[in-house]
Amino acid sequence: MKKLYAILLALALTLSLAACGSSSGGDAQQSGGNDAQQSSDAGSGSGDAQTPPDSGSGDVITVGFAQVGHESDWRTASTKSAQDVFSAENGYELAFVDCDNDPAKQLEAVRNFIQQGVDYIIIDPIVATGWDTVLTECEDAGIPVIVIDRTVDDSDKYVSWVGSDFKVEGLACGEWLKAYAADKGITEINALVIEGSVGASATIGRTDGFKEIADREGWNILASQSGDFTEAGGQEVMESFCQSYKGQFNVVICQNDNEAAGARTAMDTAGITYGVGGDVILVSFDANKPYVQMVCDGKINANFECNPMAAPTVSDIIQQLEKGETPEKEVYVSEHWFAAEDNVTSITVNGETQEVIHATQDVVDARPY
Ligand code: GYE
Repeated sequence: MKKLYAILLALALTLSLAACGSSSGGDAQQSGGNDAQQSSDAGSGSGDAQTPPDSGSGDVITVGFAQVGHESDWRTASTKSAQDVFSAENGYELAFVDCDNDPAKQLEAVRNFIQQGVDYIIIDPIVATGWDTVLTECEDAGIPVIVIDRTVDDSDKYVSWVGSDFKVEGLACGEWLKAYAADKGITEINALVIEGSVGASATIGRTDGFKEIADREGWNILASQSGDFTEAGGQEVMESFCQSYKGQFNVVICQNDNEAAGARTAMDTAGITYGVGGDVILVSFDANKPYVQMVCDGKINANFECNPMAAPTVSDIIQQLEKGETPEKEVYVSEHWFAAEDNVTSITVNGETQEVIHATQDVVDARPY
């Protein structure tokens, strides 16, 4: 029905007729408690995703995915997860667009999906704002939207969001640093922060979370600058930090793994030691396998996971919608925290205590991505 509606709509647009009408996806978009804090172990890559979706009529389900870009290892894992789950074998046809970190290109991709009359649209929003108009267009076209990973902060016109609590990640990083420094007898923290892409909710949450602890503890954040979530960006920012602050900092916080790799190169070149036994405590986010290996090897002191495997949960949501059910409005993926040493075994964030995993080789080998 949805498909028929979309085809008719596309035809109407082509003929330049006025196109408006009821939204078949409207029900799901209206419902779902905002307070739903359902937790889902999307990282387990559970068998659910392999189950072909029940599309009722046996039709292939078409899904348009407007992906952020290809800036990081995390992004590669996210794309692969979507391509694995939304496969022909699983009853899907995936229209995938790499938006190359360009918000205008992403809006255009979503509008093209509307024109194509896909059954569902998945968006990983490059930036958190500027969404209400295009999401209204999706709603008017009767196409349910599922947001993954980064958040849309200026509109609620989507069925569900699946992702991480980035502020919690930033808070966890701060609480770990506090406990680690206390154990090591480090009394003064002078931190440099390499932020992610400007305007991304992942950047905003991680920055705010860490800053909240830094302010509470009276730490000094010497500088905080975007490295755009890339290795080249991280290296460039760290090179300038090394020139401006050499000898003045003892902590570098990189908001993703690729930036941490770039920061390592810059510090190596500048002759600055980091990691276990080094002069600088190096912290990262994402915890992709090669970078948990760096934790295991003592090159990164701690790494706070951001789980890229949202697609299995999105497939479950689509299956619920196909059956006329109402999915949760917000689904948080589960995440783990890794450290190179075993001196901090757990930390408490927002009243919840979670283990800090000592990154042994066995832990690295068991990483799913
Ligand atoms: O941390 C980074 C990627 O949006 C959470 O984007 C994601 C971030 C991730 O480029 O590596």
